[in-house]
Amino acid sequence: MAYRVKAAVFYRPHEPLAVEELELEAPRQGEVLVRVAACGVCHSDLHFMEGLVPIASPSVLGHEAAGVVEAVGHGVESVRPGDHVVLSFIPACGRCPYCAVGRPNLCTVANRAMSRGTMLDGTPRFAKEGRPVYQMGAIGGFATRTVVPEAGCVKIREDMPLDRAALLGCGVMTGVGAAINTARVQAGSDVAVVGCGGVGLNVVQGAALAGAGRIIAVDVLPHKLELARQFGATHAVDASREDPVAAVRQIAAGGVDYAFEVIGRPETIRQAFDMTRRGGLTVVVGVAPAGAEVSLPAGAFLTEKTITGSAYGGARMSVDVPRLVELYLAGRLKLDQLISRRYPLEGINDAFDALRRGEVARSIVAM
Ligand code: COD
Ligand code: ZN
Repeated sequence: MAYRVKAAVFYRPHEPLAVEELELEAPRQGEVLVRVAACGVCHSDLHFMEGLVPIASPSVLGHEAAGVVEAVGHGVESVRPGDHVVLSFIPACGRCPYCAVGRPNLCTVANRAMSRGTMLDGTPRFAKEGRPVYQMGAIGGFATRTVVPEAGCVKIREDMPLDRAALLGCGVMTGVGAAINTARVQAGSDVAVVGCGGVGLNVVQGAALAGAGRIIAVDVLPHKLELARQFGATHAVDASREDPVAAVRQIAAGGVDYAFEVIGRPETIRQAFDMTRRGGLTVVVGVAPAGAEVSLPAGAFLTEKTITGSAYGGARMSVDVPRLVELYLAGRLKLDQLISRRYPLEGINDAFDALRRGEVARSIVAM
C-alpha cells in the first residue's frame, strides 16, 4: 500500500523548497511508518540548500523530528503503532565494528544510508510520479508522514510534548552530547562556545549541566549572546566588536579547558583552538564546506592540546534521548526557550529565511 503525503522537497541549491504531494511506500521489513508531529529547522539543512554540502536530489530535507508510529514492517519489535518516537538520523546497525565498540554515532551502515539519503537497503521510500525522492538522514522529516529504519526510532514517554521532543533528534543531542559525551566536561572547568545558534546554545546548556565553572559564549549577534546567558553562559564575547581569542584568554586566564566550534568555518575552528589552554580540548562540531582546510600552529602540540570532532554529540540515542526527556520533564533541560517560532509546512521557506538572517534559536515546522 502507498500513502499520499505532503512534503518539502529539495531539488537544487539556491532554490526554495517545493511543498508538494509525494507517494510514500509502506514500511518494508525492519522499517516503521511515522506520522510526523514536528520537525526542527537546522542549519545543516541550510548547508545543503546553499550548496555547501552535496546531497542526493530530489530529497525531502529535515532530520530533527518526532512523531507517532502508525504501522510497522515485518520483524519490527522495539516499537508498535501508537508509540511516540524521536527519530535518529544515524540508525545504528548494532553489528558493525563501530557499534561493537560502543560508538554507534560512527556506525558504518547508518552513515552510508545517511549520506545516500536512503533506508539501510539503499533505497528511499518517497517517490514522485514513480521516481525516487531521497530522505535526508534516512528521515526526511519535513513531511506529514515518513518511513524510517526501526533503528532510527527511539521510543519516549507519552507525556513528553512531541514538538519539544523533536529538538532532541538533532540540535539538543548534538550540542549537549558534544559537552557531555565527547568532551566529558569536568565540574568547575572553563568552557568557551563559538557560535551560539540552535546547536551552540545546547553546548552551553550541556556545559552548565556538567557543572562547568566559566561558560563563555562567543557570537556576532547580541541577541544570541543574551539567549546564551539564559542557557547558562556566565560571560559573553561579541566577536564582531572584539578579538574573541584575546577576550576569552583574558576572561579565563590563558584560555579555556574546552573550546567548542559550532559554526563550521575554518577561521572559527582556528579561533577555538587558539582559545584552548595548555592541555585543553578543542571540539569541532561544525562542518566546514566541502574541501575546506584548517591550519594549526604546529608548535602548539608541545602544549599537549587535543583537537577532536564530535558527530551527533557522540550519541547513543537509545540511552541519551530518554535521559534528555527525563531532564526536560524535571525542569533541568531547557527546550521551550529554544523554540523561537513555529511554522506550518507551507511556511518552510520563511523558516529558512529567518534562520539565514540569524533571527531564531530554533524554528519548528508543526505538521
Ligand atoms: N563568530 C561567532 N559566531 C558566529 C560567527 C563568527 N564568525 N559566524 C556566525 N556565528 C554564529 C551565528 O550568529 C549563529 O548564532 C551561529 O553562529 C550559528 O547558528 P545557527 O543557528 O545558524 O546554526 P545551527 O546551530 O543550527 O547549526 C550549526 C551546525 C554547526 C550544526 C551546522 O551549521 C553544521 O556545521 N552542520 C554540519 C554538521 C552536521 O551535518 N551535523 C549533523 C546534523 S546537524
Ligand atoms: Zn541538524
